[in-house]
Amino acid sequence: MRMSELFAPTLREVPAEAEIASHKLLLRAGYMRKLAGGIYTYLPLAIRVLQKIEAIIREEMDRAGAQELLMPIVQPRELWEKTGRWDVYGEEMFRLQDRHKREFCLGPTHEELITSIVAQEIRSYRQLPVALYQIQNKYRDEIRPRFGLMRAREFIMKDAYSFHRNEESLDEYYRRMYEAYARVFARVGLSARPVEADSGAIGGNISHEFMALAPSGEAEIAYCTNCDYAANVERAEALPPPAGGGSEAQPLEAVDTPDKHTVEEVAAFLGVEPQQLIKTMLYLADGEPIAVLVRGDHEVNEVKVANLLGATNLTLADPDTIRRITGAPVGFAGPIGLKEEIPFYADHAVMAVERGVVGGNKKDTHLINLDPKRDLEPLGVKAADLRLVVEGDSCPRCREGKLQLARGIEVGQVFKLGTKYSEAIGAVYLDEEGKTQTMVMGCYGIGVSRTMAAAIEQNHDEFGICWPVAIAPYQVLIVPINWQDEESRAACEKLYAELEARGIEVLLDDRNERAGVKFKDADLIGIPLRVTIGPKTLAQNAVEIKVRKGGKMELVGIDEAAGWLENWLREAQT
Ligand code: 9G3
Repeated sequence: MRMSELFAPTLREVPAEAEIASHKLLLRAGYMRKLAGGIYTYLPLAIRVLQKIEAIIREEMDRAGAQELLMPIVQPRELWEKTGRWDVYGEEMFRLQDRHKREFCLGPTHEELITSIVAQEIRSYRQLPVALYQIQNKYRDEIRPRFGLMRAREFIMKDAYSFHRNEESLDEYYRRMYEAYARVFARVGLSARPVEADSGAIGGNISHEFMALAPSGEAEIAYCTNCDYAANVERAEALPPPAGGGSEAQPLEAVDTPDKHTVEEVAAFLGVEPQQLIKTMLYLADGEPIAVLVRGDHEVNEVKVANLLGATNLTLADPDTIRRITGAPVGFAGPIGLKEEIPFYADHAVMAVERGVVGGNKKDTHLINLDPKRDLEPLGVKAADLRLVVEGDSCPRCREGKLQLARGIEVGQVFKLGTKYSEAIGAVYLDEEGKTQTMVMGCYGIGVSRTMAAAIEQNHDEFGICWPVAIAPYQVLIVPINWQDEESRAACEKLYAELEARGIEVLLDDRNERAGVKFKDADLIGIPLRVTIGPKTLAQNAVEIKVRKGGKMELVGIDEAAGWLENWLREAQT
């Protein structure tokens, strides 16, 4: 391909809304253009990258025994009503009507659809297990689409679904998919690792997310310094602290704490540690008020609370509810002396606090010397793991290591679904005895467009993209210092033809631009190998080869250049 023909409109500046590297670079380097919030056109360079990522995914899905199909994007409301999810996902679901006013959605995912297809066509245990996948656009009306392809409203996903006779068949297939995912990301050139994840509203109980580690990642993961435990912070377990010294309990006492609001202010004023403070957070769990207690230096993990309560909707109580329940202004909630009986939940660490300090349910008032055993147990408090882990927590798996936190981009997720969807849709099979059994399911997603963005997040520098070789849109970029120079042009055309003959994907910058502009564009679009040809190099009967990632330069004889490049590319992909 010649740069004078390539449709890749580069930009000098990008819109201020582009905050992270992949968003800026995909726009600046002419890979994509925004149509609307979270909706993009992939230009020719981006399509070449996406097709390489998809090719790797297809190879690994096929190797894992899954079969590719393609399902409709437009899905009828009735299907989603069978699983009750038409109403669960409110604004996030793109909905539309056809000319007869029948209601549809644009597929955000395909559990309902694939299960209805399998339910119609599979009847016997002999036909199981079966795994099916597609690579298709998905639609989710994110409240705040941002970070370019990282959180888009239309995006490309590979979604796979497997159907089994029983749990052990699912367990075996889950492991195969898990390993296939590790191979996909390794082959793409992404540094990604699996972490235990919360399976959330999707149901089922086991799930792993594949996280591409990157500071710009929206997800937060906790990993152990000593063993291979790693989990999304939403799920990472916090161990109960070792039992306290059991010092003599003192009587509860109300103290004046004028104008002291934060944990630090109250602790400093009372001359106690923040760990002695206990925060009382009031929530509405599916509309019902509850109190969750965590230590002053911890935060509530709302996913853990929602899972414990089986609540679909968990939100912090509004100020009016807080005033009504505590009889005080916001910020003084405490467990003692509430105006209404509400359920109490306390994180394990709260139950080990000695001489605790809590809100006094009265303006500028706190209670000191709270003894959890004496003062909380009579309230029927339920102790559980309800907090977010913090750096330095003991590893819940090996107990020796400490937890570290890191940010990650969720590029894949594998779920054990159980029978949630097959039950609702009626995907059943006859077993050997002719008995009707419900199929057991797994589902497995990879964010294809998000993977392209994650690859840039992990492989860029101040000058532009440094594509991993396996997914670069082209492998070699030939840059003549001066396209007008006859000798240079001839040498470029010769090398271009040699590389094409060897099946190497080559771009030739035949534009009448200054060398500096060509070099800047070369660094920006990120082709792994740049070959510079000019009078100086030709005088030595050589070309200058620059490896984009790391910047290594090599002068290579012009007759050896094609072979050198072919070898380098072969080694880079083993
Ligand atoms: C919806 C909407 C948004 C959604 C879902 C449904 C996320 C939804 C979870 C999944 C689970 C797996 C198959 C591939 C791997 C992920 N956001 N999820 O189900 F209606 Cl609007 O999509 N699906």
